[in-house]
Amino acid sequence: MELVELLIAGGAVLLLLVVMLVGLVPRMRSKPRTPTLDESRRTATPPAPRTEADTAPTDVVQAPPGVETLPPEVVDAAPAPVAAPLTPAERFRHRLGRARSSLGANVAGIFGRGVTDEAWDELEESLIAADVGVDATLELVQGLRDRAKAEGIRTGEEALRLLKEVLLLELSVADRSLHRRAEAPTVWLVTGVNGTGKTTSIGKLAARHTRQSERVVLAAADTFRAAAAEQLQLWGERAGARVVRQAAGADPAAVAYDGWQAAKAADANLLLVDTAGRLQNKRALMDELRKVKRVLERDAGPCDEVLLVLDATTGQNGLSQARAFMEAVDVTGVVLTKLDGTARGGIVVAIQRELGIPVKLVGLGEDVDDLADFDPQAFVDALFAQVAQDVDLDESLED
Ligand SMILES: Nc1nc2c(ncn2[C@@H]2O[C@H](COP(=O)(O)OP(=O)(O)OP(=O)(O)O)[C@@H](O)[C@H]2O)c(=O)[nH]1
Ligand SMILES: [Mg+2]
Repeated sequence: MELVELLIAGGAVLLLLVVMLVGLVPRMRSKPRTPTLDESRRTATPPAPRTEADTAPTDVVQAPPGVETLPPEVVDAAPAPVAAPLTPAERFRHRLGRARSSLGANVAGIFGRGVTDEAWDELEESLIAADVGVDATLELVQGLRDRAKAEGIRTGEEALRLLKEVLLLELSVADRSLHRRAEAPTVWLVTGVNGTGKTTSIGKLAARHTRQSERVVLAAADTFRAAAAEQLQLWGERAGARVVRQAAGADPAAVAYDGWQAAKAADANLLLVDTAGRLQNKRALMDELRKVKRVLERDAGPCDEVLLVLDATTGQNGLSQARAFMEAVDVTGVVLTKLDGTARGGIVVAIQRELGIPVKLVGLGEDVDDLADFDPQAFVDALFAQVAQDVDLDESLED
């Protein structure tokens, strides 16, 4: 009996051992393997950035539980690829592309379906929607239709080429340069309605010129708000330009005059005069602007540029602003800001065509480098840059 009990007990122990062994094998198999140095690097290396906006630090790759992680310096050892800086033309296209210009995108689509009556009608609608203006659009499209007929244009590709050619012609004016003086400091007076980007554009311009080793003075002739002079002061510090200011409520013409005296005394190359935003239909405010210009010019001579800053997103309203400012202070050029944030780039054509004022500069963002000379060729190219390419750039920004 005892022998039988002993045998049963032995069998049970043996069975237990077998069960334990069988259970252990799969667990041993599933134990994760420590990654090799190479594999860790591959996981931690960020994808090559396609644009400057993609260069933000990559998220840390979390190892699954149970995986031994390597010391952080190993991850750091893989050098992050450096994005090639964008050329000005690429930057231009990129910024306009981000806005998904309705003009370029729609027109490419319309002519993609051939040159038909419907296509011409759709083109009209697209140009009007893109702020080219009704009269200008009707004239443009009629001219295009006549030329297309005369030149026997049949394919969408040819029609698109013709449209680009006509737009480029529209935008070609004799002089788009920012005028300078050979001797005394050059004077640029900056005007416009509220919030269009006057102070920001002055800051960007100041930085551009101090970078070229010029001495720049900024006059804070926006004495309407205390914060306005502070804002200009910050830009001045950033750009390395001297700022002339007075207490809030001071006479703006007196500040402009002080700015001129300071610029002359410092033998500066450039004086930029900031003014308060004002609605074009407020007579007293427009008179005040006239006075700023008159007082400044009494001593400084004619302003080399009177720049009107227009916000591209306000569309056709920009035209009535421009008319009033032209009438008051003889605007010599337009700075079209926030072109990065609108799909209505056609306003450039409208300004040029209806007012005959050249767009000299464009604002493409809020950073110091987001100001570009207006280049009609780059602009038209950017508007009609391949839609797919724009979308690709957009997506890369959202990644
Ligand atoms: N996206 C974009 N924002 C811009 C651009 N230019 C200016 N801004 C922004 O527009 C806002 C108004 O800019 P300001 O320079 O203060 O405008 P302002 O005309 O001086 O305004 P007031 O002095 O109040 O009349 C700010 O938030 C700027 O950062 C541009 O080109 N693109
Ligand atoms: Mg301002």
